[in-house]
Amino acid sequence: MRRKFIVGNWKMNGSRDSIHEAKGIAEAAKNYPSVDVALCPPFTLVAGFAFALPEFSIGGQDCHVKPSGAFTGSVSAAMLADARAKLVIVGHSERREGLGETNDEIKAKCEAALTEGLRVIVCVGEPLSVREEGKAIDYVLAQVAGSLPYALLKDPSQVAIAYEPIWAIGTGLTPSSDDIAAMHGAIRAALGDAGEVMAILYGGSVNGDNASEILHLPDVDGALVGGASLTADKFVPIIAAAA
Ligand code: G2H
Repeated sequence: MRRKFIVGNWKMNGSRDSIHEAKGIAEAAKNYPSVDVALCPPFTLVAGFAFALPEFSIGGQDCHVKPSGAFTGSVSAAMLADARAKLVIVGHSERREGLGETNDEIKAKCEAALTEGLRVIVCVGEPLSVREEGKAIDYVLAQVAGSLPYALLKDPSQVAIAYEPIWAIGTGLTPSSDDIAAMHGAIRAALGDAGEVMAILYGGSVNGDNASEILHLPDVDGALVGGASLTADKFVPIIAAAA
């Protein structure tokens, strides 16, 4: 039985003062015990939030493939685990597109995260041109096949897929319910037995108004939420919609 999983991705937003929002979200999340809730703030806030909220799940937004070494500016999965992170996002389109990350790199990051005992959220999603060509499902299934380390899927429940169509990210646009359900169903089918326990999240302009419809679509196990996760007043209704 898959649990609903609602994850906030704060991207490059937040400061130490934002602990008030994180505490509000963590406190409210206790009212929805059927939903797993997590927040992924910037690296600078991970340890502070995780130590302040030991019962709550805090995660990173990326990790390096190596545990340590001469990689200026990078943070490893081992370091995130040491900071008491419980999860990490890998392969967000803002890193695939903006920083040229490949499926092979994302697969290696996924392996590193699982090795350190972190739950990992692997992001996939098509650009608008691919959607308009009618090739979105093929494109996304190729990303899924290329980004997941099947050899390490001893416990597939530790891996979640986040389907985030690039054209829906931060734009206020969302695919139709039929298109979301079709994509999630195709991903589930492609995952085989592992798909029975792997959560498939939707991401891209999720908010308090559209969450209920999206979260009750077939094969949608939760959401990866950006802008609407930055404050408790916007994020908590999305958690409630999943319950
Ligand atoms: C998609 C999402 C969070 P937003 O990137 O991963 O952001 O909800 O702001 O579209």
